[in-house]
Amino acid sequence: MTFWAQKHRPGWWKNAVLYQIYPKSFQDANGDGIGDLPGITARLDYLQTLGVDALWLSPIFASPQVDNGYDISDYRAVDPMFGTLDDLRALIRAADARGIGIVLDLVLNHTSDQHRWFQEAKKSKDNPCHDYYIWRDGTPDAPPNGMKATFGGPAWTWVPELGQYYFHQFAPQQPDLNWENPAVRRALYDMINFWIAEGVAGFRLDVIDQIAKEPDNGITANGPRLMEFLRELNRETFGGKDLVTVGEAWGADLARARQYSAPDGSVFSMVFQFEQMVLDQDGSKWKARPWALPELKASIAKWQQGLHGAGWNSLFWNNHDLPRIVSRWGDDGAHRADSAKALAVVLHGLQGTPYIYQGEELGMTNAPFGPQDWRDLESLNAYRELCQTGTPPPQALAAVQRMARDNARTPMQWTAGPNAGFTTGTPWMRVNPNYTAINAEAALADPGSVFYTYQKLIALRKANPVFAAGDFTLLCPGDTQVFAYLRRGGGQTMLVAANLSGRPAAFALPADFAAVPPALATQGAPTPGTLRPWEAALWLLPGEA
Ligand code: TEU
Ligand code: CA
Repeated sequence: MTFWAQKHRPGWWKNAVLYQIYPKSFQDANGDGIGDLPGITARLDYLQTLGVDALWLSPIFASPQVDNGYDISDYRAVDPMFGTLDDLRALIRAADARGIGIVLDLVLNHTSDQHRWFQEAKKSKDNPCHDYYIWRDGTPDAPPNGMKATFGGPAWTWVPELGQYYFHQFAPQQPDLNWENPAVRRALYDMINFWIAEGVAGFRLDVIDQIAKEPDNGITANGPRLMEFLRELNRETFGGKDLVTVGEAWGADLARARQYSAPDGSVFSMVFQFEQMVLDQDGSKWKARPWALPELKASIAKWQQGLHGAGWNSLFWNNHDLPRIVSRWGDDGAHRADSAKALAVVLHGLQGTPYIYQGEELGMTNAPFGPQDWRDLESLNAYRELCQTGTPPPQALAAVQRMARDNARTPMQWTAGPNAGFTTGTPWMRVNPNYTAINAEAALADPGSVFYTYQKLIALRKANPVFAAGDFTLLCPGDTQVFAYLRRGGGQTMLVAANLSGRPAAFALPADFAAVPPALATQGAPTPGTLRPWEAALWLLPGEA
């Protein structure tokens, strides 16, 4: 059976679990120290053992790698560092044979400044590609406004030959595309249809709510034509083809998310929204904000209830932009594995499509690195700016270490051998030194490992309709240790309870569940009335009591 025969039917992604791969750090097959497509193909058996249904690959297209591939210079070419188009075709075929789809990462908001379009655009104001980007006349010392770019510095860069600035929300090497220009939209749609014809299972769409913007008014997302553009994108490409599509929408609120994931399939399958993932940040990711568990529970409850029957949630703790959850909100010390399992149980019991980020299933942690080891321009720029604006270097280091995207980008830890089995060469980025204890080989050999908790959660989702169909009722909303909730639907009732703290917690099991053993328990049979530190369990009952 294959992905397209076995799983590919309308709404398949509502019962699916997706796995995000950061190709540069997953598996190197040719010894150059950089992860590649043949390396992913070589690890498909591992991913099939885990039980995932599709793999989201961070960009593998031609790129100068200023932003590790999120700066694309040719949308239709596989970057030689990752391999060839034939390597990608081989991966798609080999994954399909295992019932796994391949999801590509589309960066439609901007290109690399090395893209042919931009190289043409900056030649002259009347070049046919000039208006593929956003230009403003000006003088060298007076940008159109004071907008700042996400990675630091101004969002406008001066081109003396043209006497103009161009707009970039990210690095200067990532000029924003002008979606107001129908030629841009047409060229992007044609490219997407090229990849659909190659047999991909879907797309992740980078900062997709930022394609409609008003730079003159400081508006960088959710511009007035956004829904018009997104519905046209759907109609002209993946609409009606049962592909999974997930838009990254940092600016999404519940109302917008309902539009993006409308059950009529007019836009996307779902979006990544980040409300629950910024609770520990005070405006800037480099400034910590104290928070408590009831805030997280309230946010998740809002999104669960807000999209139930009206849209679809994506479920994630991790991705290539976020620090590793076990270090961020778990315990990467004595209770590392237990806290990783508890966080997994809480997430995977929810309604929506879960995403597992590479290494999350091993309980991989943040890395104790500094500027000499970081490879992300965001981290390096932030550290420099913090130091230049008066933050003492030790505090700047701690602030960036806590949230650096590099934490998620250290090589996947496969074995306790050299370079964690990631490469036989010199890795492009240092391996987290804890690979000798935290690696896939050890996890597969340990029935009690985090890996097998993820494998069990994936299997339970596939065997029990309540995961995809059930509603959501939060229990003990004010409890600062326990995250517990009920799901009812699909002819079943499910209870999930987790102690997300390092101290024992009181938890009175509702009577209906006291008579049945848990379907999953991370620390053996729970003791009635209490939950051990970082203990989680999941109960299933027939009927929708
Ligand atoms: O990220 C969107 C984005 O804005 C993030 O960079 C976020 O602001 C930042 O990570 C907060 O720490 C997407 C991609 O996921 C990211 O890797 C790219 O760098 C970015 O877009 C530009 O393409
Ligand atoms: Ca390689």
